[in-house]
Amino acid sequence: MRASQWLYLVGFLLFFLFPAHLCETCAAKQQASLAPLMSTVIKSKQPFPTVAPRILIALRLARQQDRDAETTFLNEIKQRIQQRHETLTSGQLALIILALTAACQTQIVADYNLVENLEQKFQKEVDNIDTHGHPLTNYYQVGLDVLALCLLNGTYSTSKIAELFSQKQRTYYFGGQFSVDTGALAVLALTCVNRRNPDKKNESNISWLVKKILDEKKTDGTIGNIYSTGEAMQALFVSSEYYRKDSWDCDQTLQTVLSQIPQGRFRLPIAAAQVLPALEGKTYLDITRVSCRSSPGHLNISTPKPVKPTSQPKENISVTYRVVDSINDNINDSTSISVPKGSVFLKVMEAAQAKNHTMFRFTTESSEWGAYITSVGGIQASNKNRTYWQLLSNNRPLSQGAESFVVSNGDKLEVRLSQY
Ligand code: B12
Repeated sequence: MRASQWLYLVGFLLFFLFPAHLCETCAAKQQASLAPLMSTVIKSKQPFPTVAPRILIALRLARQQDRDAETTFLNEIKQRIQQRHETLTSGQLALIILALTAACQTQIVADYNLVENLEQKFQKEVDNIDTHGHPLTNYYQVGLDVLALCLLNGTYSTSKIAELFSQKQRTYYFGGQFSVDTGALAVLALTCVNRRNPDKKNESNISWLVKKILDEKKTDGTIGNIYSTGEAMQALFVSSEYYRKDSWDCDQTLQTVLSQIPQGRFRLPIAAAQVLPALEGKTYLDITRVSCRSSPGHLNISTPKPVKPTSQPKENISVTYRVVDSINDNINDSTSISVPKGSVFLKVMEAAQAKNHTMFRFTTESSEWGAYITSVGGIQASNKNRTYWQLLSNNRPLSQGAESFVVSNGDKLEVRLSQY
């Protein structure tokens, strides 16, 4: 057998032994499977500062374009920067810059000095890390800042970035759990920085992060939870030289995410917008590569109407609920609460509040992910002290907020004042 024939044979064998070799990126083959997500984002009317930028990015990275929808979300972003871009957090501004770039509006970025503005906000994050040991916001947003500054040729120090994203527990963990979203954003940002200016420390950080992300892979292919999987996929798309091809089956992850769409897992526009780029086989590093040639396009998405549940008298379920202040070691007794089947966590909190106002009163703030619990029993969580009310069921942190998580009979529910 000639050498070339041997090579052919070896290649053929590798192909079948390691099918994941083929899959540096993988994308949903049928556009129709993404139609419910496209429809969710296009119809979104949420006014929060990160929703329009996330949606515009998702629309611009999609294979099928909808110019009308792009214009709507672009106008919303323009209005926001005209009104009050000084009040935005660093990550919110970074997302706006990324969205304007994806929509070929770099002139607006220049006219409003958005990159310079982001450089200043980023510097404040760095100063806060240097003096207090943590950013003003969080490392997810610092990752967004670096990504936007890198893609738009802003000023930053490569060695400082290697230091910021080094392999430290407190950078990537919330409540003892590795934050896949934060790690994935860091991989995207560091990959951009490293492609411009290779640096051994940054490479070692990427390698460590990729391993951590792969360690969070579940048997069904989900990485972290279903809401971090899209961003984890993006991170793995751009870092294939850091892992063995047989250590991640991209197609399995893709199929699992696709199978969750009809279950309504991405009902919130922000959730749909965050997962869409990965399902299109794209990453946030593609934002500067989007074609700026204008072509007319309007998506005619027809999604099946949701089946209205027939109204039957609802049976009640019973759960227990308690409030724990893990910072001051204060634990309340659990109380038993009865709510209609299908109720969300917030409904249980309302029922508990009606039962004992002093102990269970609570306040919320609305955000793109629904209601964010800000205080319970008169104790306020504080960004300054890095405390938050963590939500748990059967001692496990929830992967959804109080307004989305549907409770089950017998659940032991808890809100726990925790540190992040
Ligand atoms: C940092 C972060 C946090 C921080 C936020 C505080 C801070 N000042 O940084 C802390 C650790 C407190 C936190 C808490 C929670 N989080 Co969180 N968080 C994130 C993360 C990694 C980044 C958010 C961010 O900065 N985005 C970028 C900026 C520019 O956008 P922003 O709109 O200004 O961000 C604000 C909101 O996102 C808000 N926020 C953060 N998490 C959550 C969760 C809910 C339910 C709500 C309503 C708001 C909210 O805080 C951000 C900063 O002010 C995202 C990951 C992601 N992919 O989005 C998860 C994420 C949004 N969080 C999530 C969850 C589930 C929670 C918790 C419910 C976890 C728990 N079991 O308790 C709690 C909220 C409980 C409550 N009190 O209501 C999920 C939401 C999924 C979903 N379908 O609802 C995400 C997507 C992570 C994931 N993959 O599971 N979170």
